[in-house]
Amino acid sequence: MLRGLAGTWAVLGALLWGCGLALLQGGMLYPRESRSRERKELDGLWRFRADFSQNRRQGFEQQWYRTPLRESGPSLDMPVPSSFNDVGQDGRLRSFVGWVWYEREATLPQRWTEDLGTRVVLRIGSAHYYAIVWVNGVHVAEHEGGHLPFEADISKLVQSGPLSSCRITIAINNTLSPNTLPPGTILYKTDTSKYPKGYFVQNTNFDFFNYAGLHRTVLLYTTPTTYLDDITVTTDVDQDTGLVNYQIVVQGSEHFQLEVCLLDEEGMVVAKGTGGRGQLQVPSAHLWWPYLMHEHPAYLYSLEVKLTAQTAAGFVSDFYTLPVGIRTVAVTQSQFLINGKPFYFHGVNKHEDADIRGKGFDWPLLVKDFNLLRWLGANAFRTSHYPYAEEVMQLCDRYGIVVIDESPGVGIVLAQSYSNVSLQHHLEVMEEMVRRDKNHPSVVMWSVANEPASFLKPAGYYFKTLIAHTKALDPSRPVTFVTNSNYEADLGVPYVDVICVNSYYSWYHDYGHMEVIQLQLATQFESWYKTYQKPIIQSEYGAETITGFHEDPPLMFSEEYQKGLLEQYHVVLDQKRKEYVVGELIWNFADFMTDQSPQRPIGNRKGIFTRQRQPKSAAFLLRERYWKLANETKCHRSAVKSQCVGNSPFTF
Ligand code: GCB
Repeated sequence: MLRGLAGTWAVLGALLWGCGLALLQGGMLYPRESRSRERKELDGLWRFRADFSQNRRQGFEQQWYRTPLRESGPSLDMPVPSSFNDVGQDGRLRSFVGWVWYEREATLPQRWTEDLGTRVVLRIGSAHYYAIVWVNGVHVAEHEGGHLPFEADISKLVQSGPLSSCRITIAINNTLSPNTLPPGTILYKTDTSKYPKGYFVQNTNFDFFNYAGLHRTVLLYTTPTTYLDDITVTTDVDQDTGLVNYQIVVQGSEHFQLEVCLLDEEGMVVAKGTGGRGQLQVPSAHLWWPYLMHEHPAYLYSLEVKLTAQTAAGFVSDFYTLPVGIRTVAVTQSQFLINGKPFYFHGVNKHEDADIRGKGFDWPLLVKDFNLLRWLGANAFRTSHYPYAEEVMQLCDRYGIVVIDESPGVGIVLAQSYSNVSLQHHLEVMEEMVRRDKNHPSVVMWSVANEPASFLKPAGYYFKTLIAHTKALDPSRPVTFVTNSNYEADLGVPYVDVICVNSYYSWYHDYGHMEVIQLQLATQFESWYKTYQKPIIQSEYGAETITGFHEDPPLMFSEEYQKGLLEQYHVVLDQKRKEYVVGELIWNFADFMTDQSPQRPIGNRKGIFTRQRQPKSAAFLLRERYWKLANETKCHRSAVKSQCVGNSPFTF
């Protein structure tokens, strides 16, 4: 019965995928080098200026993009990728709200500027929040929203004369309004006895610092002018045969041929196809399994795509290789299935956050985080509360870390943030997000929001529309949002596939009374399940802990209290996971920066690791638990055992 359901889901997903695609305009393939593609990263030092003028518009009034920034006034050195907030010594920059200006020159290889058969693309991985881009003073792109990439074809500009370099200017505004994602409000303080004239502050309804700047790599890459614009892959399994459905979009010509070739990890060709759409069959396929669920988790094939097109200049080819994991995802009334087997999420919620760089992408930090996740025995995380860097998703594919991919829909609590303007933007953000992350086997579910005021009247229509749209974009994955509303009042949960609930018993209420946790948590689960008969994930729980604070008997903020609180949750989770609870994600992986408030002693301290990634006592508790949970994964018990030798101190 369960298997039947799962199968139906997967087949339906594959069939409907084509319809979803039509909604997406253009591709957003990760810029990989290939025989036909080059890339040039523009990371390093950029020139930078914050516009401190009263209306923050001096940069536009004086057209700072028209000439090099050094000619219109003083500038600072600013590292990219990085948030601009924490790298300086000027307190005004840390909390700056408004337009900042980035600029750098890029030296271009001669072929890029002379070969008219080459397409040169400028790609910005993440500019938070609103960005306008000029190349040599010419407007080339505008984009709303951090966390997701955008591009501009700048071929014509760089191929218009004898150029060896180009000047890239990016203006970024971090102001949040009720219609942005995440939303925020600008509050003008007009009492002149208390505040200077024109004084304003940015208010938000989310609990992390609104870091801003160029957070991810900015780069130039090339393709031929007839090129592979997008590739979409979905997978299914029939007995032991893996099915890889592919769909390819080409731009630049209508006369082309496509060849696809699937290679295994040894580089052996296992299937071939032709044309823009088709299905590859892989006998005795190696499935993509989550970490600790199989002795060879995260098996990745490579889909090599070759485009050959006839153009006026002759034949051109474009090559792109996409990693492919063959796996299925399905949801029943009480289970989350990966490859038909029950999967229990035991993992974390994260943030992109670290000292100095803020939300800036950083390879050492990323590798450290993945090493910690694997040390912990975590098999999953949620990208709370926005899409993470593409390189993060790639490592999840490679290591088998399962992802609930969340949009920046955090802090939707004002009635205005449920308006049509907001909804329209949210729909577009989901399009951008699905377009970017659809091919990652690690992504098993979309989360459209975190803790919205889903009890407000317009929430029903809003989430119904948003979830239906996301499913239309990608019928192959379940969709959820994360709630902290009362089960009777929540108007969005009827539309989700899996219920994700956050609760902070004995933290935000009944402070210090850990003895009430078990009763309250059991009631929470039972109420939701009785109402909806859908699987449930405890998507957040935790306690604030200042590393090094010790109190026994436990007091709030001590390491003992954090451990004690988690243990109380675990008692109930251990009962309910035998029924319909399918996961637990601790809040949070690491301490992180927030706005200043009396409740936040230099940020949120609910990490089980410090912001510098050192373990608190709770990390060891969770490590023991997660490895034991992994060991209980019945289907591959012996496999897990062999995987764990040398990694885990726990016996099996
Ligand atoms: C939550 C939020 C998260 C906060 C956390 C907390 O429910 O989803 O963003 O950081 O609580 O620590 O209060």
